[in-house]
Amino acid sequence: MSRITITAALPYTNGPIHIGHLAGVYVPADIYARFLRLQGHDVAFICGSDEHGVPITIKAKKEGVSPQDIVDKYHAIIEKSFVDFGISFDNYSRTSAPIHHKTAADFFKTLYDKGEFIEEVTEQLYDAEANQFLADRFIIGTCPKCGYEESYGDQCENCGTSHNATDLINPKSAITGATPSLKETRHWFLPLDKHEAFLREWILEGHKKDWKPNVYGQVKSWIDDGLRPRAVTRDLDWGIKVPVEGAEGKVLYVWFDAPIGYISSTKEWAEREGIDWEPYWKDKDTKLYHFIGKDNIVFHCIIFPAMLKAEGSYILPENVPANEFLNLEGNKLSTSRNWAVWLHEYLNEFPQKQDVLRYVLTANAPETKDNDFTWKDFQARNNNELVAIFGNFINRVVVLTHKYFDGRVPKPQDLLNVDKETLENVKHYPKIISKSIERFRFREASQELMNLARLGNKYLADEEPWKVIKEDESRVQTIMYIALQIAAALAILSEPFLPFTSNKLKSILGESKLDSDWSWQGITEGRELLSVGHVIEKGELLFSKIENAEVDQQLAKLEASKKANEAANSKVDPQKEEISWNDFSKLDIRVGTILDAKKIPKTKKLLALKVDTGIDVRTIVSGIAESFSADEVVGKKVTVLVNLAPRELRGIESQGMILMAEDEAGKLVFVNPDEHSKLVNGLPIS
Ligand code: B3M
Ligand code: ZN
Repeated sequence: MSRITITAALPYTNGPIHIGHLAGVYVPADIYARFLRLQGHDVAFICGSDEHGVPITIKAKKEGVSPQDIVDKYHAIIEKSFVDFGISFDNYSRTSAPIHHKTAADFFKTLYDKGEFIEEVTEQLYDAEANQFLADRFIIGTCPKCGYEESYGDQCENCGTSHNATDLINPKSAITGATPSLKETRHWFLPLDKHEAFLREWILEGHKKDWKPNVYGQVKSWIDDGLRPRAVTRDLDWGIKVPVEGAEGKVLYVWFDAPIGYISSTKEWAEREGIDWEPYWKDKDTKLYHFIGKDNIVFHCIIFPAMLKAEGSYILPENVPANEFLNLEGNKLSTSRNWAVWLHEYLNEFPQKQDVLRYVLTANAPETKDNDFTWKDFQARNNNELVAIFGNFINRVVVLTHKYFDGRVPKPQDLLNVDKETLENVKHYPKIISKSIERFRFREASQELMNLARLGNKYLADEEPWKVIKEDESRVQTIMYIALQIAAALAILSEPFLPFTSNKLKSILGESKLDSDWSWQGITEGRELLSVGHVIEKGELLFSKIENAEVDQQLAKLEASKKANEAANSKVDPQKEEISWNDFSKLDIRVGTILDAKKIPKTKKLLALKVDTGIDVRTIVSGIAESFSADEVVGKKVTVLVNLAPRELRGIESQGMILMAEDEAGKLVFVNPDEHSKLVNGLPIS
C-alpha cells in the first residue's frame, strides 16, 4: 500500500464550475483517486477555492461588491456543486482561510530567510488615471511569443506562456484602456534561471517517458526558451500580505500562494483527521500527482517545483497529467460570454444524472488534444451506451432473476465452454481497466468498462434464457448465475467512473448483505461475487433516455447566451480621449492593395501581408487570420496607416497597420473607401 497525494487545480472563485473544468481536471482526478482508494492505497485527494488574484478583484469592481463577497458567493456554489457531483475530495479548503495565509506567508518567509529571492526595485507598468500598478489581468497586450493581442500581464491564454507584464507589446490598462507608464516599485523575484539545471535533470531527463507528450513538450519549450526571474509579489491590496520589511501594500502573487493552497488544505484535513500532514508532502515514498488544465502547466511543472526545491523539504510531483481544453458546440468555453454548461445548473436541470455527465466527459475527454462537447453527443452516449447497453443488461438480469427465480441467485448447473470463456473474460477486466487508469487514459478505461457491459449483453442475447426457459430451466439457472456475476463485476468496476450508478447497483444486488470479497482483486481471482441463494432487490432503471426536447432546450439556452453576448458586444465602445486636429493630421492613411498574404506559423490570428501602398510595397503583420484566410485577402483594397512606427511581431517587421471595422456580429470587415474618393497627401477628402 502506498501513500498518494492527489491535488486538483484550485478553481478561481470568480465564477461557477463548468464542463471544461470538469473534463480537464476534476473528473479525471476523481476517477484516479477513487481507483487508488479501491486498490487499498492511502490517498489524500486535495483541493480548495483559489480566492486571490486579479480576476476576483475585477469581478468585484464590476459587481460593485467586495472581493470577499465574490469569493464567499462562488466558494459556496463551487463547493456544493462538487459534493453534489460526487467529486470525492478528502478536503476542499479555501485560500482566504487563515491556515492558508499562515502557511503561504511562512513558506515565503522561509525562502526569504534562505536568500532564495532576488529583491529588486524595477520599473513596472502603472496606470496614472487608475492610480495603480498593472499586473496579471489588469494589463492586456500583445504576447511577445505568439503575437496574441489579448495576452494578460502574467500569462498568454493563446500559447500558455508565462511572462512579466513588462514583456507585453503595446500594453493597455484593462481598467482605463490607457497606455501605462513605467514607475519604480520593489518586488521579490524567484530566480527560475537558477533552477534550470535541476528542472532539466528532473523533468527533461527524468520524466521523458512517463509524462504526457503535451505536458513534456510545453515544459521543454519553456526551459529551452530560457527561464528568467519571476516576480512573486504584487502591488495589490487583495491577497496575502508579504511578510517582510518594506513590503507595505504588497501581496503574494496569486500563483505563488495558490499552489501552497494544496499544502494548507492537506494540513486542514490532517488536523481534522488527527493525523500528521507532513508525510503526504515530505515523505520520499509518497507519490504526488497534480491534476490541472494545460494553461496551468508552467505553474505546476516549473514555478511550484522550483519553490518546493528551494524550500528543500518537500517531495516533487510524480506526474502532472494535464488535459487539453474542452470546447462547447464548436466554440471556446467562456465564463465572460456565458458560453458554458455550468455544473450547478446542470445538476438542477438533469437531477440524478450526475453519472451521465461524468461518463460523457470521460468518454470525450480532451486528453491529448482539445475536444468538443455537443448536446447531441451527450444524448447519443446516454441513450446508445448507458441506457441501451449498461442499463439494458442490468435491467434484464434483475427482471429475469425475479421472473424465473423470485430474485434468488440460482445454482449453476454444468458449465458449457461459452460459460467458462465468459467467466474467464470477466476476470481480465480489472487489469485492463487498471492499466488504462494508471496511464491516465480515462477515455480508454471508460470504454473498457462499457465493453464489460457489452460482454454481458452479448452473453444474454446469445444464450436467450427467455427462450431456453421453456424447455431447460437448469440451463437458465447457469445463464442467470453467470449474468449476475457480470452485473456484480460492473457494480465494482464502475465505481471510479459512475459512483452513483455503482451505489445503486450494489444496493439492487444486495451487496451489503454479502460477506463476499467485492474487490477488483476478487474479480481477477474469479471469486464468486453473488452466492447461490442470495436474494437481490427489484431495483429501478439505472438510466433513462434523454429526449430531443431536452437537447433542444439546452441548445436554445446557448443560443440565447450567444444573442445576449452579441447584443452586449454590439454596444458601440465609448469615444476615446479627444485628440487635436494637429494629432490627426500626423496620420498618413492611404488606400493600398494586398498583393500577397501568408499565415504566420504557430499563431492563430496573424497574417503577413505584402501591401502595395501606392508609395511602396511593404510587409504588414495583421491579426485577421481568424476572420480571413490568406487566399481570401489577396487583391483586396485596404485602408492603411502608413506612417506607424515599424515593430517586430514573431520575428517579422510590420511596417504600418491596416484599418478594419467590425460588423454588428463582431466580425471583422475591410474598410473599403468608395472608389472615387481620392486620398491626397494622406488626408481623406470626400
Ligand atoms: N486558479 C485555475 C485557473 O487557472 C487556477 C488554478 C490554481 S491551482 C494552484 O483557471
Ligand atoms: Zn502567446
